[in-house]
Amino acid sequence: PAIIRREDYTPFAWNLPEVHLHFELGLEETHVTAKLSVERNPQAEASPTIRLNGDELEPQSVAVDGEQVDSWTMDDGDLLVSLPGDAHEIVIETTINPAANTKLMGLFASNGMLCTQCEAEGFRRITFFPDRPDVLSVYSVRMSGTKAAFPVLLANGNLEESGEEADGTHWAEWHDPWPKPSYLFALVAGDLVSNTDTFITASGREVTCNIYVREGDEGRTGHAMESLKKSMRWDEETFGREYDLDLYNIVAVSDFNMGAMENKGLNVFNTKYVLADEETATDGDFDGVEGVIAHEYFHNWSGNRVTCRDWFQLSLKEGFTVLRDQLFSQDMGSAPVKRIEDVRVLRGAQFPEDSGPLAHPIRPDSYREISNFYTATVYNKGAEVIRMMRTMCGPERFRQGTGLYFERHDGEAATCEDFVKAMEDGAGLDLTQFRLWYSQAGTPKITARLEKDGEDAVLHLSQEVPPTPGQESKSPMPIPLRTAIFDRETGKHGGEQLVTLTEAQGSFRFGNVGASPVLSINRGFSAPVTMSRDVSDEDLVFLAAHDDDPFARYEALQDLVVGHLQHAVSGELSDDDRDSAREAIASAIGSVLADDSLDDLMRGELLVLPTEGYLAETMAIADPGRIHEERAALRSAIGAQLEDQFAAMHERASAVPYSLSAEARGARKVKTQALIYMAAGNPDRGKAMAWEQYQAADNMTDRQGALMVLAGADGIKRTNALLDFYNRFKGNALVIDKWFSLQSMSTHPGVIEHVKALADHPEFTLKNPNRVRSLYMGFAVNQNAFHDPSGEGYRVIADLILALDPINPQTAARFVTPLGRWRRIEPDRSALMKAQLERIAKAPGLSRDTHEQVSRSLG
Ligand code: HT7
Ligand code: ZN
Repeated sequence: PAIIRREDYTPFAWNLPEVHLHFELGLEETHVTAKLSVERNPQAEASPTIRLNGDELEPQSVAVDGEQVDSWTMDDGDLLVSLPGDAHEIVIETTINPAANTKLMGLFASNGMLCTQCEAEGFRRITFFPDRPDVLSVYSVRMSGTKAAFPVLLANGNLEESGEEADGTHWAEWHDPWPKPSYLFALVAGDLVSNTDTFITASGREVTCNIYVREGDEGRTGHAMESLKKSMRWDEETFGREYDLDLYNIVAVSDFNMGAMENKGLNVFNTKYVLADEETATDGDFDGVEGVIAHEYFHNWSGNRVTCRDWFQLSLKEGFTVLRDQLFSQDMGSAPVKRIEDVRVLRGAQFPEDSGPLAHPIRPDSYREISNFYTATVYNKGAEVIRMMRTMCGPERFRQGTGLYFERHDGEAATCEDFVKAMEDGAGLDLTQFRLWYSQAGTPKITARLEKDGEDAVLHLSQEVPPTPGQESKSPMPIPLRTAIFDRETGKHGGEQLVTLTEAQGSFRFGNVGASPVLSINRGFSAPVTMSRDVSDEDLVFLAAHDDDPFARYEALQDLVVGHLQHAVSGELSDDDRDSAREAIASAIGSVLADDSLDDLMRGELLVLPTEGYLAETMAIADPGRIHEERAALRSAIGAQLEDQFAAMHERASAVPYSLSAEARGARKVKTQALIYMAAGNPDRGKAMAWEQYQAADNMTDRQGALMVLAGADGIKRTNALLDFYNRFKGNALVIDKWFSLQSMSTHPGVIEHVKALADHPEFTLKNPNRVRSLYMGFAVNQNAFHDPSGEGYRVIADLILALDPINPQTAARFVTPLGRWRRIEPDRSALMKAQLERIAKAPGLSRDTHEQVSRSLG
C-alpha cells in the first residue's frame, strides 16, 4: 500500500459548500443518495476531474447537474468524475449493508441500532466523497426508516422537521449550520431512551442535553450527565469557550473501536464511558466516564470549530484536547493524584512506543494506514508537549495564547504550526527550538548531578535524544525542568525554579543551599523525559518523606523501588544487600502508611509498585521472568514486614461508608492496596480478608479489588468468587468484560490455559471490541503470562491477530505492539516473539492496518 507523506500536502481542487444526504435506512440495506454542490477552489491547482474517495462502495448512479453521466471511472475504490465547469451539482447513489460491517467504520449495526463512525476515513464507506479533513461543508440530512425498528432518528446539528407515513415509516430532517469535515458526520437510528437535562451557557442560551441509551440503562447515565454539564461550565471559565448549538446529543453503543467520537452535536460513545453506578462501576470507571465525556465535549472547539488540515496534524486536536481533559480532571478531583495517573499512563504506553519500532513524532511524517496513528504518542505525548508550553509561560499567558489560536483559526482546518505560532504571538513565547518536540521522536534521556560549590550548588545536566526508526541523529531540545534544592537539615528549599536545558549539556548555579543539599528535579513531571539523577537512596527516602511537590514525592519512592529492582534483576546484589534494600523500602512504605498529612487517595498512589512493563522499559534488555520474580518477592517482603499496619489500615478504611467523596474513594483505594500486600506477605490471611471484602462489598470498587486478589490465588474461594461474580452480573456486558479481564490479568500461574478456555466461552465474541480487549489486552499486558518462556503467550496473541484481522483490522493491528517489543527482550523469548511476527507477516490477505504494524515491527 502507498505511503502518504506530510510534505506532499496540497489543497483539494474543489470546495463543497453544501452536502445533502438522504438515507433510506435498513439494517441490511441502507440506500444513500448524496447531493454535493462543488465549486473550483481558487486556492488550488485546477483539475478537470474530482476524486471522490470510496471504500468497498459501488456507485449505482452518478448525475452531474441533473443528468445521469457515465463519464466516471473507478481508481483503487475512488470515484473520478469529469467536471467541465467551475461549479456543479453531483448526485450519487449507493447501497450499503450495515449489518455486514464488522470493521465498525462507516455505517454499522450494533444491537439492532444503526450508528456511524467516520473518523478518520469511515465516511468513504457510506458514500463517495473527498474524505479529508480540510474539506468543510454544511450538511443537511434526511433519513427515513421503519418506526418500529428505528423510533429515534438522529444526526448532527438541529432537528428541522420530522413526520410519519401511513406505511409505518417515519422520517427526520437534520441541519448542521456549522461547516465541518466529513469525519465529524454522524447518524444514529434505533430504539433508544434518553436522559434529558438543560444547560444555560455563559451568555444565557439554553442547551438541551440528551444521553441516549438502550432501555434499562438510563439509570446509569447520571454521572455522565453531571460530567457533561461540569465540562461545559469549565470550558467557559478556563478557556472562554461556549457551546454553539441548542442541542447536545450523546449516544451510547456497545460495539465501538475506541472510547468515543466527538461528531458535531452528536457524540457517539462506547457504553463503557457513559454507564456508571456504584454497583457496576469502579471509581476508576467513574473517572473514565468523566474524563472521556469532557474530552469529547472539549473537541467542540479543539477539533470541530478549529479542525485539522490533514491527519498528520492529528495531535493538534488530540494532544491539545487530552491536555484540556487532564486539566479539567485535575480541577474536579485531586490534582496531584491525577498528575501521577497521567504520568503512569504515559510511561506505561507512550515511553515503550517511543523506544520501540513504532516510534514516531507527535506530528508524524508518513503513514500507510492512519488508524495506526491514534497512538499514545499523538495523544499523550502531544498533551505533554503543550503542557510544557503552559509550564513555560504560566496559566494566564497560556490562556491568551489559546484564545488567540481559537480566534485566529475559528472555522479553519489548521496545522500544528498554526498552534505554535498562536502560542508565540498570544503567550509571548519564543518556540523556535521548541518546535523540535513536534518533529523528533524518542524520549529524551536526562542525567542530573548536583555538585556542592562553597555556599552554592551547581546542577549539571545533560541530554540525549535516542535514535528512532528513520531518525538516526537528533538535535538537543528545550527541556523545562521545575527544580528545587532542599536543605536536608531544615527539610526546606529556597524556592522552586524553572531550569530549561537547551543544549546537550548545561550547568545551573543555585545560591545558599545549606550544608547538605538534596536535588528535587522534574517536579510535577514538567518534561516528558527519563531522568537519571545522581542521588543516594538516603536522599530518595528523604524526598519521599519531605518533598512538598506531591509528584516528586511519588517519584522518589518509585525511583527507590526501580533502582533496587534493577540491581536485583541484574544479579548484582548479595542476599544480604537484597534483604536490607527490601527492608529499607518497606520502612519507607511504612512511613507512607503512618503519615497523617497524606490523604488516602495520595497514600494509595504512593503504595502502587512500578509495573513489570515499566520496569522492563527502564532496562536495555529485559528478562520478564526475573522482573516478575523480584517484584513479587519485594511485594511479599513489604507485605510480611508491614502485615499488621496493612491490616489496621484495611480495618480503618472499611469503616468509611460508600460515597463518591475523596475520602471514601481514598479509603477504597488503600483497602485494595492493603489486600494486595497482605495476600503477598501472608497469603492465607490476605485471601481470607479478600473473601470477606468480596462478600461485604456494596460497590464495584471493593468487589473488583477483592476479586482481583482472589483470582490470583488457588482454591475454592477463587472458584466461588468468580462464579458468584458471573452469576450476579450476567446480562451486563460491561461487568462481564471485567470478569474476563480479571482472569486474563491475574497473577495465577494457569492464566494461559484460562485465556484459551475463556476464548471458547459462549459469551466471548471477536465481533465486540470491548470483549476482545477485556480478554486479550488484559492478557498482553500481563507480563508474566504473555512472556511465558514456552512462547505460548506470543502464540495466543498471534492467533488472535490472525483471527481478528479479517473481522476488525483496526482492533487486530493494536495487538501487534506487544509482540513488537522483541528487540528489548532477552534472546530466547525475543526469538519466539519475532517468529510469531514473521508468521503473521506471511499470512495471505493481511489488512493494511496489520500489515503496516507488523512490517514496521520487523523492519
Ligand atoms: N477523535 C476520536 C477518534 C476515534 C477513532 C479513530 C479511529 C477509529 C475509530 C475511532 N473512534 C474515535 C476519539 C477521540 O480522540 O476523541
Ligand atoms: Zn480526542
